[in-house]
Amino acid sequence: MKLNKENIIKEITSIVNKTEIYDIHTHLYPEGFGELMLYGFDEMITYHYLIAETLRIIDIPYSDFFAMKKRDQADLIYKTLFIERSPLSESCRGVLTTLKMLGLNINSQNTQEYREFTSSFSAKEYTNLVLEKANIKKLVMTNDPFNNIERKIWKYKPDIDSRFKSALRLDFLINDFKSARHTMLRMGYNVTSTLTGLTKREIKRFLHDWIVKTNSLYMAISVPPDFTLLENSSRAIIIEECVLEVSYELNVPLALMIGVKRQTNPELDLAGDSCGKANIETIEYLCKKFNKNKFMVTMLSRENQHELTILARKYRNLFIFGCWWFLNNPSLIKEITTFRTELLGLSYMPQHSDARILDQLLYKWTHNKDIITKVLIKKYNKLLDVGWELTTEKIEEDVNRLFYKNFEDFLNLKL
Ligand code: HDL
Ligand code: ZN
Repeated sequence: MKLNKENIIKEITSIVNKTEIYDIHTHLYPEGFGELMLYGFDEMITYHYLIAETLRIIDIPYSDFFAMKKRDQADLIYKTLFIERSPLSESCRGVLTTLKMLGLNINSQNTQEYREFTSSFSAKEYTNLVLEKANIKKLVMTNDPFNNIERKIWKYKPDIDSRFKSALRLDFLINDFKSARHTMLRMGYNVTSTLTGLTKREIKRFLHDWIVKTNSLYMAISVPPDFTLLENSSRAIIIEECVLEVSYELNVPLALMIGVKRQTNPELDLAGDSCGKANIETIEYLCKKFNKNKFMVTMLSRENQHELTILARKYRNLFIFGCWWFLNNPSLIKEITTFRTELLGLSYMPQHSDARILDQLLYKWTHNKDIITKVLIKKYNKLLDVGWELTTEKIEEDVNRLFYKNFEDFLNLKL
């Protein structure tokens, strides 16, 4: 159907809402992963974003808060952020959007009802309910071989819901090899504290084994703002001489998530991380030197996102994705998605959810799509202004690229 000034808003909104999503970075797990699968009201309310926002306001010692039962933590957060104040933050609004999408009355403030709602479903039924409502066709987990609970689950070959794909997370290996190697020794990899030829071969064997075991689509690491490879560090050597070799051999991209300052406030646990501006030259170095490797990159600092978008124009082996973490807010998603579209057209992945609790898919994608839709309407209107003819079929193809196909094409790309 032809698009015009009269129908463009309705048609683009409808197309974005019905386009199936590939959520390429989450911390979600299917029911086969036992305690790692998080869902329901108490998990949602004790999301680390909301913990940080609550502990700014109340003055109980952090340790007293973390000693509380999860239900009591949830009640305190709900009272502090939703009852005593209007829930204006993005994470608070997300809870309301989620409860509303589940058909619950957000104004009843009946937390018992919210809690009971989830328990009326099996884990599988709830997974189907949320994935279907959020229109998620596939999502990618964060699979950490150094997590003792998760490693045990993989040992017994978990029954994995086919919609849940894997990504091998290597922060511990890359950022703390001295400690990681003890775990690797226990796993049967003959790695010494110095990166000898044998140790590097064993690290590659470990990577190969775990990519195959988990059927990972990519390897991922998050690194601090001062991330550089122009140093003789174990991080630089392992990335260049182990990770990137296996990445090329198996045609499995390396995802770099850059700019996180881990545990800026260690008393806040998961909520204690912050961000900083990184040096884009490191990504330039990687894309240039390893021009047959594929890199998925997102950065945590707003300023870096502009530099990264420019760099993506220079290197076809650089796939940029998401408005990560502290950038996952409407004002920043709007700005970043706008300049990415202006500079890259449709060759990027606008968003991932980073969801930790299954229910969050409902609000994270609803809020994301609302902003992305508005940006697309503005940009397609500019094409109509110049007289370019648009059809809904063409827009459907475009939007499918943004939310799904770009990622699959990049995975299949062989350089
Ligand atoms: O390192 C990461 O993958 C981040 O997404 C962290 O998990 C962070 O705590 C988070 O959940 N951000 O949304
Ligand atoms: Zn994450």
